[in-house]
Amino acid sequence: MHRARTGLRTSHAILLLTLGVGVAAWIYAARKVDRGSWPEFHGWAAPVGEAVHAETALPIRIRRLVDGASMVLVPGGLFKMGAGPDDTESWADELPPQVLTVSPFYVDVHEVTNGQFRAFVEATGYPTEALLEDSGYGLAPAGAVRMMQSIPGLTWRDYNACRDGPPEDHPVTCVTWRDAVAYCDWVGAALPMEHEYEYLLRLDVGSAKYPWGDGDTPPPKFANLLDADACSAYPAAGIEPAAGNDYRDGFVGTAPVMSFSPNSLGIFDICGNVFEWCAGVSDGTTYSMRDGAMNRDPSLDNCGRARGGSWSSCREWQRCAIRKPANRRIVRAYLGFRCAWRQVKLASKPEVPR
Ligand SMILES: [Ca+2]
Repeated sequence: MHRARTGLRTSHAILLLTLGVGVAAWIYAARKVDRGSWPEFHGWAAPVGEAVHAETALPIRIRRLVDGASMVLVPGGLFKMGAGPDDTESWADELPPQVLTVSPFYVDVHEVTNGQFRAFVEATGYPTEALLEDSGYGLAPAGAVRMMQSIPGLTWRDYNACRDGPPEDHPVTCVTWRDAVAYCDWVGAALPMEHEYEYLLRLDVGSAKYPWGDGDTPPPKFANLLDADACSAYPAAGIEPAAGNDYRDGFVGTAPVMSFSPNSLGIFDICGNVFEWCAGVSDGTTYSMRDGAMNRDPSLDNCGRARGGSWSSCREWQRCAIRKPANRRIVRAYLGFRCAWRQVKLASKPEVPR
C-alpha cells in the first residue's frame, strides 16, 4: 500500500514536471514566435539589425515597407514639458511646466524627404492641398528686403521657391498639415504628438532652454539654424542669427537630412532644418491637445502646431518649449514633417525627470 502511494506520488510528480516543462517550452516558443513574426504581424515594417529593447524584445530600429523609412524606438518615460522659470521668453501656452508621461513610440530617424514625398504623390495621385492654396511663402532671392516672400501657387515641388526641382534628400516643405497627414496615412503611421516632440527635444538636455543647452550659442555645426551666412545674404532684412554671430552651418535654406549629428537615440534634425507639423490642434492656452483629441472650439480647428525650429527661425523659436501656432493650411518653405507610430505595448519604467 505504502509502495503504491509512493508510486502514485512519483507518477504525479513526473506528470507535473512534464507539464511544467511543456508550459515553459510553450512560453519560450511563443516569445520566439512573437519576436520572429513581429514584422509580418504588423505587415508594414521589418526590423533593422538584431538590436532589441531589453525590456520588451521589440526591435530598436524598424524599416517601413511602403516608403523604406527607418524608425527608431523611443522607450519613453516621464519628463517635464513647458518653459522653465528662468525662461523670460516663454509664452502663456508653455506654462505651467508639467510632468507628463510619454508612452513608447517609434519615430522617423529623419524628416520625410522630397524623394519620399514624390514617391507618395506618384503612387497615389494625391493632389496636395498646397495646390489649392495661395498662402505660400518661400525663400526670397539673396539681397531682397525680406528673407521670405509670398509666392502664390508654391508647392512642395518648388525647392525654396527656386522652381528648379527639389533635391531628393532634402526635407519636403510647402506641405499643409493635411498633406502631411495624408502621407502618414499612406505609410500606416501618424504625426508625432507635441509632447512626444518636446520629449525628443529635451532628451539630451532635460529642462534646458534650447535643444543644445542653456547657452545662447550652440556647439559648432549643431543643426541647420538661421546662421550668420543666411542673415548676411539679406542685409536689408535686419535679421539676426539665431545661433550667434559666429555660428555658420553652411546652409541658407534646407539642408540634406542627416547632415548634422543625431541625438542620443540616433534621430536627426529634431532641432533645426525644418519646423515639423505635429498631430492634433491647439486650444491656444493649454496642453489639452496633447492626446491628439480635436479641440472643442470649431473656430480654432485650423490652428495646428509645429515644433523643432527651422533654418529660418530666430533664437526664440528654437527654444524647446516653443509651440509654433500655424494655420494648418499654410504653405511654408520652412515647414515639413516626419512620421511616428505609437501602437506599441511596452511596460516601460518611469524615469525621474531632470
Ligand atoms: Ca542655416
